Amino acid sequence: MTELHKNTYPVPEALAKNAWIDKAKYEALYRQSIEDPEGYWAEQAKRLDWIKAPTKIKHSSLDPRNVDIRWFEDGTLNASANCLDRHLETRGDQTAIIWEGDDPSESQNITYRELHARTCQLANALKALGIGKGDVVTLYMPMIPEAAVAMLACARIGAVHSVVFGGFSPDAVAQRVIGAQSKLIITADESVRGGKQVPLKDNVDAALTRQGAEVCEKVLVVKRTGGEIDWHEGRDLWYHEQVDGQPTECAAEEMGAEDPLFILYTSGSTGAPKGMKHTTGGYLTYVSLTHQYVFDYHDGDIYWCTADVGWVTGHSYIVYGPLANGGTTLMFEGVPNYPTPGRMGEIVDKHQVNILYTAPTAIRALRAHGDDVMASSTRESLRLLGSVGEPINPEAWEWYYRVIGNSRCPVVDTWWQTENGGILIAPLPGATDLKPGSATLPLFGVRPGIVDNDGNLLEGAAEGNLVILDSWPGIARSIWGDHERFTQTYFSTYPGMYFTGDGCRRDEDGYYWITGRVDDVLNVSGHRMGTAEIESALVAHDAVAEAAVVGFPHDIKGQGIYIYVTLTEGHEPSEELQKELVKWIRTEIGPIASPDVIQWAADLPKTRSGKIMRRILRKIAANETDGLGDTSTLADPSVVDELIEHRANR
Ligand code: 6R9
Repeated sequence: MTELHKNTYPVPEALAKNAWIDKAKYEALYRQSIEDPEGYWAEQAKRLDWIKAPTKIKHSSLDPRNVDIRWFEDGTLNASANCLDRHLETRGDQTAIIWEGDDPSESQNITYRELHARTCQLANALKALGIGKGDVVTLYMPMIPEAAVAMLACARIGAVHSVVFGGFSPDAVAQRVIGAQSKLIITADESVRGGKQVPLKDNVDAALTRQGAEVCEKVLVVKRTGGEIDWHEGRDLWYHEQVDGQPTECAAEEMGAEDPLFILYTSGSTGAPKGMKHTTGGYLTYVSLTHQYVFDYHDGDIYWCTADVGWVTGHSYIVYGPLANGGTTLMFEGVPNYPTPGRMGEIVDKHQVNILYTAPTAIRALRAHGDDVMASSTRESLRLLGSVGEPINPEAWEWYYRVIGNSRCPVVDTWWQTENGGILIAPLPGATDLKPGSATLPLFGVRPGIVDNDGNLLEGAAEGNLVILDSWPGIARSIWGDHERFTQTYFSTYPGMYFTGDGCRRDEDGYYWITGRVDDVLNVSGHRMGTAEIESALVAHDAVAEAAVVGFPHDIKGQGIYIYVTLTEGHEPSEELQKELVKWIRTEIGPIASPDVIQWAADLPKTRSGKIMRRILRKIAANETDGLGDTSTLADPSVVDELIEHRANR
């Protein structure tokens, strides 16, 4: 076992006094939530406005022969009404969304009343276009208020949104449109990030030429930059033309608690990305609870989560959690280091942000500039810091605490996944003493376990694979259109338990330390990617006979992408081909999948049954060639020496 970081940071007393949850409450409520989940969650469901209150609280089978998860199943509600309408009377004039543009001179405050009106107008426009309950709408959008409006408008009429990250390629868009049989895309002419334009509409045009993508009949285009775009008469529609003049009221559809709210695609260790299906009642209850308690959110707080709405963090902690709680949520269009490296701190000062939730990769990138990078801001408004997306190394944690938070603000390291809907393991700022590098303790209703490779549950201090032993309201219910794959992926490795794919240690205080993925999933700058996805993109290229992709430790990104490529006959390694392959991956998947290192490999290490030994490839990529372990099962061990000799990461 590796040495754990030893510093601890006790709960600041002043904070504990005003916090929603202190130590005693955490312990009592946690116990209740595990011993009597029905009672606990029946009470928590009351944080939402139900049209018909649920009487059936929990129905959960994690048995791989019959995975069936339902929460609040006989209740009905509308998510958009819970995020908007119910706040109008008490906080109609309060800011719901602070929008900060890529260009520091652009920002907007949108009140709950305005957000409600804009959402209703779009909801009416969608209905006029024939979109209704159960239809899937794809959103491929910049970080502009219309993205949140579009999510809420879909929810309002019972349509299911499927947000595709604006950095993904046309092929990735097409794959998701086809996978979800989506009839409509909402996009923008261009997005703006770090002073550069990204041609979203062009990408949609390209995506819709792919076979099968003709299922998408209409494209609604927000005019963001006014940049030049092609126009397909009869298919393309300007957002503003459809929305202006629509009534600012639109009745919210009555939805069953288990009706789908959204699909969100995420990468796994095998095959194409999986469309995780999240439903309405349990999801919204769970994100409302976790947003309130983990960030100790109080009325009037200004809260900023720097994620993109294309990821689950944006769904749960920019849009649904904060708005369900009547909060003020900041939405930032740009990148954290533009136009100045200290932009993040400058935004905190400008909008007097109290709670900042960001990713380790952003913190490490700032830290690389030195402490002075924060000199352009005071950040005195901050009260709490959060981290998400990947393990945060203790050095980055300490820097975040000391430099960004002026040694005043607790850091909540929140562990969770797209499949989870909301945060599962994290400190509560008024209750949990902090240990840098540890996500600490489970939230209410969450029962983590650590199993060895044979599935035996380990007690006490232990290291192994992280599983969750019972369902919680926010868990995804299925993979869109493929329940069998859902069962296979999450509930069959350790039958009857939800397998996270993460490795984990539990220390003698019961604190959890996530050690990273134990499967073939990479986490590059907090973005999740399947090695299989990148490999299949590579072998689609003429020159590539075979490819193996592994991660290696990277100072800023957490993990870098290292690719081994075996060429087809007639192709020779060259710098041009290397560039060509990088470009290929960027167009097939998107810039986030750009490889850091490509190594030409005459052959790959394989077992006698033909399986690539990734363990060995990972070691070579990490330059850890002394401890290669057992290579005796390889069909041809000499392949390894050859790869070591030509390793590319020196
Ligand atoms: C929310 C989100 C999930 C994977 C997860 C794990 C890693 C996320 C983490 C963390 C250590 C944290 N991860 N948060 N690892 N500490 N606080 O990121 O979802 O994109 O699905 O990624 O990210 O490996 O399995 P998603």
